[in-house]
Amino acid sequence: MRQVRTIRYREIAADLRRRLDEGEFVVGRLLPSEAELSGAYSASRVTIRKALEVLRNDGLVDSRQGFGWFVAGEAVRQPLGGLVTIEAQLEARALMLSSNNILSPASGKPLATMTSIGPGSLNIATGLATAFIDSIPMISFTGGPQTYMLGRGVLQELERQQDNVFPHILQPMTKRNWDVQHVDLLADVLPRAFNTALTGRPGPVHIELPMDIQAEFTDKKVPDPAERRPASNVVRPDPDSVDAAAAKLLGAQRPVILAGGGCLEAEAAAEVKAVAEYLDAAVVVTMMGKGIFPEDHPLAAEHTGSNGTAVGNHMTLNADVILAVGTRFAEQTSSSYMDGMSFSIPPTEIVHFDIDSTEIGKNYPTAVGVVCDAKAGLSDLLAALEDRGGPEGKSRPEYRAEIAKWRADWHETLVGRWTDNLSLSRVLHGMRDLLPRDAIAIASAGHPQIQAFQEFLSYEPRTWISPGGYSTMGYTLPAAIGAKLARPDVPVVGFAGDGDLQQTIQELAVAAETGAAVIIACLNNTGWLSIRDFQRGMFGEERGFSTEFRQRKGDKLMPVDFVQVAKAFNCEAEKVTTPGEIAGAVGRALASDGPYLIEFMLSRDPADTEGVNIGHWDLPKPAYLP
Ligand SMILES: Cc1ncc(C[n+]2csc(CCOP(=O)(O)OP(=O)(O)O)c2C)c(N)n1
Ligand SMILES: [Mg+2]
Repeated sequence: MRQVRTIRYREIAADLRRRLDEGEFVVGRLLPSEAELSGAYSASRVTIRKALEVLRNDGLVDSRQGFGWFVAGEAVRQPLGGLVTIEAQLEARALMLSSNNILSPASGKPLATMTSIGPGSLNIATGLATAFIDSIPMISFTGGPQTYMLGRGVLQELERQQDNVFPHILQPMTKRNWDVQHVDLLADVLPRAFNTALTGRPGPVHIELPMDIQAEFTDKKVPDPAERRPASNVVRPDPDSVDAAAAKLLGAQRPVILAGGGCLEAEAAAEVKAVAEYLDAAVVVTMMGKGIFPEDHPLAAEHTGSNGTAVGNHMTLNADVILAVGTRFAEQTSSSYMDGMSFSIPPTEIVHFDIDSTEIGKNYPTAVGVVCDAKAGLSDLLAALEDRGGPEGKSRPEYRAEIAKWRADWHETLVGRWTDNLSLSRVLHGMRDLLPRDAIAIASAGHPQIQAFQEFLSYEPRTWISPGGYSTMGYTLPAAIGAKLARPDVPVVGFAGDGDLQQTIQELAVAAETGAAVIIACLNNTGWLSIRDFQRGMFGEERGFSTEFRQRKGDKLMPVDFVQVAKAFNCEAEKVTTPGEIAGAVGRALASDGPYLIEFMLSRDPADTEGVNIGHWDLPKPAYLP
């Protein structure tokens, strides 16, 4: 009989833990006390603690256990007290818990997830893809079929076209993946995996551990990680290119800085501000970059593109030089690349700083392309600007006044649409007024994502979390739980559409179990109304289809009662039906020490549901429609 020796796996876990202690893994603080944990992770759940083992003090996000991972789980469970695990109900959401940039703060330190073989691990694909597109570092461990039965079709093995095809399924959504077929290889694979996730443009990696490998025994030591990767992730730019960039920017009359997620990843908020103030340049932030620059700064010009605002689109369209930093000119940022909508390139010239050379010149011609990380690039740029232009910097009072005017007009446009009805816009403004500056806001998709991006101002780095590249419904609730566990000191609000929330509603159980005092602003408009509104707007007023929650018989609207649902999951909850009730409900939610759902019964009138579209989104229309 095959002998299963879990003890050596424990060594590997301990090694991972040591590396965590050395600061290699950071997941943010998790809140439950040790006592709460030992209560929470009793009998049936205790297996999931492995995740916590690895990321111990700072936490690891994990999903539900399955037989494909239970050997590893068993190995790390007993001796590791005080660990914190999060047990997502659906594995995909575990990834989303970790796929936000709150949980992987400064210098791109990764999170780990551990899931079973087969469907449990397939569920992580959505989360991995979300993280991959948005360049979020992460390590995903999955269980796999025993090496000695590969291809037989063991329970939950997909093998008809290729023996255990699973690692290949995840390939397009990871920077790299490994299928560890011998336990000794783990010692090589782990440092390589962390190196890959952490360096250059960060992203998720995947390590599959067959069940027998989890149970195996190895004497190989995992090498010191410091010997297996660069000393830092700083990528200093070529000085000549920086000088050329400085010359170009000093000649600009209408400079704009377009700051993307790469600026957050590199912790470059101070550098963005310093360069902006030196040049007196407008700062436009992307969906992934929001928060890097305070949106009440006189140079803040909000957002451009199809989800952008009037001021952002005006400034980028009329810029003579744009300094784009850590951005890939995503479709939403660029109004589907329609010339003359958000950008006009040329005549506008682009100076592009990015850590990934393949992003430079990908979507637009680049006057000066510089490979660097955002922080090193901007600090070198500032020095080059001062060398060429002196210490003073530029002063453009008229330019600032133009930004202020466009911003004020845009604000007027938004609030000018208000009626007595409860609209998403009213909720966003109402909550912004009531929450502190450092409150964290999260939104996933649809109207909540677009309108919160436009209307809920962010002032500090990592206070806005949204899956910019994948716009993944179902992200809000788990990401909010993850953010609150990482930052228990600040209020966290998830703006979740009723459609969004129903994709991960079961994670309310996790909110209640962990006690994460998140505020879930459930935006109940009884349907996927962003899609309905596009159908109405593009195809015709009566052409909404398959986007409202209705009873088939009688075609009656069928709203979900989220207050009841939340209560059933042991969360506090209340309904709000008028704008006048917002403040009271938010006050009670802020005072609560556990998860609190506010169900906002939004008006369904298109005048209230539709946001203000400034840019362009290329959505094809049937040829038979006018
Ligand atoms: C996982 C996933 N499925 C589908 C979509 C496409 N989609 C984008 S927004 C949306 C509707 C969102 O509905 P809801 O969360 O209720 O917000 P609303 O627009 O109604 O305010 C859909 C289906 C998506 N982005 N993600
Ligand atoms: Mg909805």
